[in-house]
Amino acid sequence: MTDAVVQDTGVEGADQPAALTDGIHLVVDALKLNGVETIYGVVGIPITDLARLAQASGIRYIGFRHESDAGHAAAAAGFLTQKPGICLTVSAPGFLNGLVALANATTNCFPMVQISGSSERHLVDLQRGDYEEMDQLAAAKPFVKAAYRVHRAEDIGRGLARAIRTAISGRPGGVYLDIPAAVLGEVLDAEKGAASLWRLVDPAPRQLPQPEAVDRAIELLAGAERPLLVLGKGAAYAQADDLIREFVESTGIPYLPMSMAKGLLPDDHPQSASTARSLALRRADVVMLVGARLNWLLGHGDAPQWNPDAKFVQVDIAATEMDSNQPIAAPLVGDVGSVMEALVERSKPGRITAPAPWREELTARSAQNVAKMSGRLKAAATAHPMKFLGALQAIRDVLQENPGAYVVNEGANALDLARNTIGMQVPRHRLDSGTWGVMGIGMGYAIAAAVETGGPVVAIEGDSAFGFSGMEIETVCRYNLPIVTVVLNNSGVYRGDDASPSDDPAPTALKARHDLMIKAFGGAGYQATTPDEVATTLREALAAGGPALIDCVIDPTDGTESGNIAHLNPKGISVPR
Ligand code: ADP
Ligand code: TZD
Repeated sequence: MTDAVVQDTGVEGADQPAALTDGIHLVVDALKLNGVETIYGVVGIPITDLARLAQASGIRYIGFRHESDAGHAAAAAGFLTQKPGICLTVSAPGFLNGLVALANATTNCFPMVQISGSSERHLVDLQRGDYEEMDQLAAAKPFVKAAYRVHRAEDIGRGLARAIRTAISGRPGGVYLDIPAAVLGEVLDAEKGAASLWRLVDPAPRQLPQPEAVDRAIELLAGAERPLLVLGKGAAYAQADDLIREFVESTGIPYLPMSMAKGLLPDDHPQSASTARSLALRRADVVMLVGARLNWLLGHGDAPQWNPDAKFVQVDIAATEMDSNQPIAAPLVGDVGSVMEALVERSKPGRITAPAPWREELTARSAQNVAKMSGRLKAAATAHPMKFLGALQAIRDVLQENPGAYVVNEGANALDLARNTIGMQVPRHRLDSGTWGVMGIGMGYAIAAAVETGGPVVAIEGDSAFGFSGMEIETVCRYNLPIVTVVLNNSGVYRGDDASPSDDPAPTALKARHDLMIKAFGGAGYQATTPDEVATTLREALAAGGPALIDCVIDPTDGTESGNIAHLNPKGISVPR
């Protein structure tokens, strides 16, 4: 039933007022009907009343300082809940600010819908210079899974139904829904309005693989001498944790988790090959990718990083992902849950067993690598000024006491080193820069994790990375969210010791006391100069359960240019430093 406004239209006489509704009410009703519980956004013309009405109707509205952050929050909400996160933006500039997050969501295969108000079509389309004029539908199209515009209030329900289904069915992604101000303000008969809305039936249907495709994959894996599984964030998204674990453990195949798949099985699982990654890639002869693309993050599957004779099995909901980089010998097109279920069933009883010599080879290499690393970790633990690895070991220890905490992570060194140092015990508890390696997701992802789950969040941020969404620390404080932001502050992008060839600071230089920032908004601010102080303040902040920020003073000479992807920088003639 629509939240109708009863008004006397004068048409039917004073005795029989007709119930009316409008575009704004219909948007809110359609969202509620489809189970939307939270909207992330920034208000202004023409959507302020939409946010007010949503809040009054029981939808939680989280108001941000910048639309990119609201958008990133919606994307993370989509990843965590398998329901499209909703981001609400104003016309033109607000829309464009949000679009970067919508594009990032599409790249990461997270379901999200950006609903944006827009200016008057008859003015925009003739380029007459309207307030915040822009053809937003055309602008959005290249960056999203789909873009739709609603021209009549009676199509709002249809538009939202299309947007929601498109965002979560098949390969999830970002969908843009344009609703011009005139449509939001269009008044219509309440009954007609209510009849125009519907609730989606089975919006993300299961997609089962063909039995022959499953058998083909089983045959390859069963015949492998050195099989390997690679679990990606699509596997984490699928929420098929028990089936994945059953397949891994019943076959004994070693696995590598991509960063956001960490915790699908606990990182200290005996079959994890994380600490023998290079050897695993170089030697595996049959590799099964589960919700992971063979993109740059996996060296495109190319030699010499990979065994040139490796055969690939790929589990993915998008058939077009197959063969994108390497020939896929056994494509398994379907949702991860359905495919893993079929693999578990059809490989019984014990048709696949990873050969012991291969497992032993990886275990031996892991032990060697861990021993090599332990010297570096030990040295970092006592180094002064504090190193990245000194602070990170302290964070690791505190997180081990809090395995239910969500970890958000971005930066270059701050990302690489935290990913390798901090083990995850629980699925979908790590959110990071993802497929684009984008900076700026930090506070949006952290806010969504706290809002959607109620759980504590630790955001581990490079100082440059944090700055992209730093103003949202006010949002964290305003909503009193249990988020502890730990800034690994080495005073620069990558590092803080670049000399400048001019009177200006070097291009990589930064300078900030982030702990003072949060104090301005009423949160707890700490500065930590030793690993002990990092551990003590993090423990205290987590126990307090409110907004906090720990500025960790890191040696400006610690850090590598571009972290572990320095090889992607163009190599021309050398530049003065
Ligand atoms: P990572 O960066 O962790 O390696 P990617 O983002 O590259 O992971 O890959 C995720 C893949 O998972 C995408 O190709 C996407 O189509 C796929 N995917 C997403 N959801 C599902 C699902 N429910 N079932 C199967 N595949 C999925
Ligand atoms: N802008 C955006 C949106 N994304 C990016 N990835 C970059 C710029 C370039 N960039 C990186 O790839 S990492 C990084 C930038 C600016 C910041 C690295 O510095 P940091 O981390 O302080 O966050 P470390 O730990 O000091 O390396």
